[in-house]
Amino acid sequence: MVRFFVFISTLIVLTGTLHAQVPIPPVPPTGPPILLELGNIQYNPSTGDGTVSMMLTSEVPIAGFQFDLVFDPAAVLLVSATGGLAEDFGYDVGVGPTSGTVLGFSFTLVEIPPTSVPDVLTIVAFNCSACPNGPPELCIENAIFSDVGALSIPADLGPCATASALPLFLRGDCNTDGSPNVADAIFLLAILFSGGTAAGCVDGCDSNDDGSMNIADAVHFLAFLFAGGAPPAPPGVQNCGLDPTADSLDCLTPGPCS
Ligand SMILES: [Ca+2]
Ligand SMILES: [Ca+2]
Repeated sequence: MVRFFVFISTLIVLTGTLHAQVPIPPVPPTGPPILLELGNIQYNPSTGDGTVSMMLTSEVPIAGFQFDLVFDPAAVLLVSATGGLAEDFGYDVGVGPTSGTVLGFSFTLVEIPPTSVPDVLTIVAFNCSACPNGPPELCIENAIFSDVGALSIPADLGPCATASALPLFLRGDCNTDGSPNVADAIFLLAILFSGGTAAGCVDGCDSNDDGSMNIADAVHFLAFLFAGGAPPAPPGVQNCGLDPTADSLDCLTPGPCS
């Protein structure tokens, strides 16, 4: 009997030891496979026009989406939704001007592939001519994503945000020193081809205002400086002004115009 108790006691101690030596690996947290967030939000207080980039992160392909943008004040109207992945993949995207609903789908069931880093799903344009107290606040609500089998995919939603007033800048002043000249072309070429310092005001580098900063902007700007070419797109090189074109470029540090 004594042996039996010794055996049982030893077994308990060993079992305890074994448990202590084999830690249970932590279970990684699993969340919804989709995250929809507000990205760059721009607002022109003089016209009431604004844009918001809707940013998508997804572990799965999607075949359709719908969400509401809820504004404070509620007088904001949706104007359009263009660009981004939805346009790249040929989606039909519509907005409800007063409902705040944005709806995107493909008639041919083309899937938008997964994206592990936030990518622009679509850029929603809005207008608030009745926003006397400055830029509106906006939130995402009621997001629904669908796969090709018409099954809904769970999604997390990013936080609400307040639109920021559009910055004033000089088109062509890529290095934001307040003086558009050949140094700006060199600055841009260094960014594009030799790992130069990132531009603080990408809109200023987008000389032709096509919504993309590339070699065409350097050519456009150099042609203006030295070959009688067309001047940089509005607001131009003379006076600080707003970007009249909705695009995904930003101007975080507009330099002397700020
Ligand atoms: Ca400059
Ligand atoms: Ca450009």
